[in-house]
Amino acid sequence: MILGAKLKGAGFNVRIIDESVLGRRIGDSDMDADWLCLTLMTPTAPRGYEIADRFRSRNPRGRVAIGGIHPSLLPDECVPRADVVVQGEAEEVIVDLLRSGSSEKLVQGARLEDLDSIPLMDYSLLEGAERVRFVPLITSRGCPFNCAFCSCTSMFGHKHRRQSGPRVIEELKRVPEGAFVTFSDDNLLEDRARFDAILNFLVSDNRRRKWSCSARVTQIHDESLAEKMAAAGCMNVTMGIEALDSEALEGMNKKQSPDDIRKAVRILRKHNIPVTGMFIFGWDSHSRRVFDDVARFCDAERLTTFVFWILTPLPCTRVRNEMESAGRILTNDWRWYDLQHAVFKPKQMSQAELQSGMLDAYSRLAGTGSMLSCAFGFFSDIAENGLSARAALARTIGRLRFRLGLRNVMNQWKENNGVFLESMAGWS
Ligand code: B12
Ligand code: SF4
Repeated sequence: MILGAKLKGAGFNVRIIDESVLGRRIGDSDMDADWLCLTLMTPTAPRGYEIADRFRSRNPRGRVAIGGIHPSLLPDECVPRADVVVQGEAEEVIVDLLRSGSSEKLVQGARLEDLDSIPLMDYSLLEGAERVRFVPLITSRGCPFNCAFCSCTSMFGHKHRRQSGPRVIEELKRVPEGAFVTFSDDNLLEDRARFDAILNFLVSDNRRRKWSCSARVTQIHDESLAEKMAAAGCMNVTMGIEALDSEALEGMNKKQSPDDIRKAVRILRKHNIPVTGMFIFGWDSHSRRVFDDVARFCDAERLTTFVFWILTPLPCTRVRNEMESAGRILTNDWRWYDLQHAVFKPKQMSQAELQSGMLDAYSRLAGTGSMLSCAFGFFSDIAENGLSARAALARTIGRLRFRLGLRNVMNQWKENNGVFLESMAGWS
């Protein structure tokens, strides 16, 4: 979106298409363009290469540029697939590149220091934007932490660079009426004064915007902050809980303890802010017990929603380096690097147990026991957290709905993953 807006500002005719927004595959009718600019994440790289090949065969005079986190981490893989690859952030190079081309196949981007210089979002460029009810806003880059599984810092660095409070507020004002804002920053709350300014705007704004964000567990320990977030219309906080055991948390360098996690969840619950817990299965300390432990935690702590990932050795992470030197990586087929598939040998269980354990944890949370626990949660929300009956009912319905929806998710996973399960059988 950012690069599209820059190019439009420079006079290019831009169309942004995203298969997940279009709800269909990109096809020949989309290929009538001088330049195909592809953004690739690791798991979408194989599909991107297919699209690039199709574009070239349909459109021999067209040119292909590739950028995004995957080419930035593994440029050499992408160079043969494109006319030009940009490694890193591309705001400062994209216009010249498309105007004049490049004699080099690999162009270095540059970390953007002034994030206020980014053009305001132009939703009209995105085909199907009217169907998007969730608008992701990313107001900062870089993160001072150094978690072993995360590829964001290799891409954006450790220095936290951010848009100013007034700039974020300007962006918020442009979000289409009725859309739900999802702050997707890696570390939105790093600058507390800036976040306070954003909250002050949201509290006083007549439109009463609804929004959600991610936060580190320890950032939520300030109760007055949670109170203010609730008053400002925060409808959900996603927290990287990652694991519930100290060994895994320390090994991944997450800089949070199991007690920190419980404290943050309880503070948010007290202020009636639903929590999405993100968990990663497959750390060396994880035996088959972990699936039960996590499912029990989700019920006991009355998490509204939760997302289970499988530890994935993404390029340029410490996890990958360590697994590579130990010969534990089973495939480099990037399609399966979507955090939903077991692509390495776990230490205390088999790869198949890790894969099915994740699904079992979902199954357990979609089962009758978990439904009953949600129903009882209604009373605990009133008694422990002082919620009104109405608020507690809304929370309970939210939890039940999510758990019912899990059944579809699991069925879909099983339907869509025949190929993976077949491939997995052939790995040793
Ligand atoms: C918002 C977001 C999403 C959104 C929207 C994604 C989208 N289409 O933009 C949603 C929720 C859909 C999503 C889904 C997923 N995501 Co995501 N997502 C992000 C997030 C938080 C922000 C992305 C972003 O806008 N960054 C800011 C912009 C400025 O950076 P950028 O996109 O890299 O773009 C810059 C450069 O790369 C370059 N550039 C980008 N494109 C191009 C193209 C050309 C031609 C050129 C020249 C340059 C160029 O210039 C840009 C400006 O400087 C990132 C984390 C992060 N910090 O980036 C994770 C991240 C990209 N996601 C990740 C993952 C794993 C996923 C999922 C697989 C997870 C899952 N299982 O659901 C899915 C994949 C979905 C799919 N099939 O497409 C990983 C990718 C890791 C990797 N090595 O690939 C990240 C890095 C998160 C992480 N913690 O590791 N994601
Ligand atoms: S996982 Fe989150 S806190 Fe850890 S380095 Fe990545 S962005 Fe920072």
